[in-house]
Amino acid sequence: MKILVLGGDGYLGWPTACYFSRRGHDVLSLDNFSKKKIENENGVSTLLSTLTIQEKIINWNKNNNKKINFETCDLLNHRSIYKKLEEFKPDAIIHYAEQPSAPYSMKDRSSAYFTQMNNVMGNLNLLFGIKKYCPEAHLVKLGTMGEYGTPNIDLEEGWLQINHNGRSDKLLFPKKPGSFYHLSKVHDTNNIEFACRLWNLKCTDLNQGVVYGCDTEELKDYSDDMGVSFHYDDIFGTVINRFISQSVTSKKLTVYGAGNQKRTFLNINDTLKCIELSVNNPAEAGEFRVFNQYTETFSINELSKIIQDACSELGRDIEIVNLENPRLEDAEHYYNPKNSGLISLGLKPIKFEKDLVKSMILKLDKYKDKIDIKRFLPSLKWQN
Ligand code: USQ
Repeated sequence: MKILVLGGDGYLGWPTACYFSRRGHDVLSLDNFSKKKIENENGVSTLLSTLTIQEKIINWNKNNNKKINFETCDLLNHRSIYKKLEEFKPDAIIHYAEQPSAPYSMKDRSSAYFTQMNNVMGNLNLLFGIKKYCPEAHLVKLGTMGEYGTPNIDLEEGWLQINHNGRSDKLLFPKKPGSFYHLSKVHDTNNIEFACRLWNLKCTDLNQGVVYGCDTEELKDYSDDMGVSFHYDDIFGTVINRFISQSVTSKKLTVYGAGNQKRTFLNINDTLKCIELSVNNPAEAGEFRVFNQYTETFSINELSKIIQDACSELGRDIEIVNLENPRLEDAEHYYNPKNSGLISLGLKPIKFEKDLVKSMILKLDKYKDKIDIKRFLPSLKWQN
């Protein structure tokens, strides 16, 4: 297949390009380097994956039959993405090309504006481009579980059958997101669903949980500077990757609030499997299909305890600290999301357990001195 990866320089984009190249597909990878710009402006950087994307691809292409092609492209420049779609004619488009940080989106007006402009308008340009140049292509779009928030009802996969005043209809699941970033994905959802109805496009929207991991099967035989873009900081570091980095440096695990908020999680290798399952089992023309892409649910307290116990088994005493929650989140809530779609397609989840935690800690131990512990405390508050 011809696979177009958008956001090819990111935490998921680079491993995805490698995953599909290794399996014999033609991969074109695009990125506008907006995440690199935000990294530079905020003084944060990835711990692994320190080579440039161009250097990584040269190394990859030396050792693999199916070459990855990389080009710079900004989805906000519609002519640029139109040209790539017209020339490459992808069968599947894997769309990660969005500003991914909730804290960054809450920093100030211009960060919120950039997040929604980049994400929502970039996605809109892409939809018009698909309609014009490759309406048969299957769009696999990364949404987020955070679109739903934590309502007091079961979370279905994207849609909800509603009975109201004696009539019934199947409608998009109501959303109650908790940041301008998560809101940008809600707006994308609405635009894509409409485009599927309007132009008969096919899309799978993957509402993904919090991804963790510092390695993928395809990259594990390469040096770490070729690896995944691993962040532990308060802007791009997600909670498990942060807690592991805090453990490596013998710092306290920073639980926000009382730690009873629950979230969904998945290993980065499972992300790749989910993407492959979606690509291999495309949506129908006109279909807006939604999968909840996660494998496990934990409260932040449960997570911190698993990591603390794993550290004890390594002979390290790690403390947990409860910080005032910088975010707007329900401290106590009902949470029962469904995820049967990808499981029924064959996903076999990797479990987040102590041995996996230990392997992450042992891998990152050698970078202990490179971790900037000043970036463990949250610097951005939602209600400033
Ligand atoms: N948290 C802590 N301590 C920390 C960092 C986070 O307790 O040091 C808590 C937060 O309060 C929150 C949870 O961990 O309840 C998750 O936070 P996160 O920073 O790991 O994830 P989040 O900001 O929600 O966003 C991340 C990715 C985003 C993706 C989303 C999936 O950055 O791109 O869409 O996870 S989800 O959360 O399911 O919406």
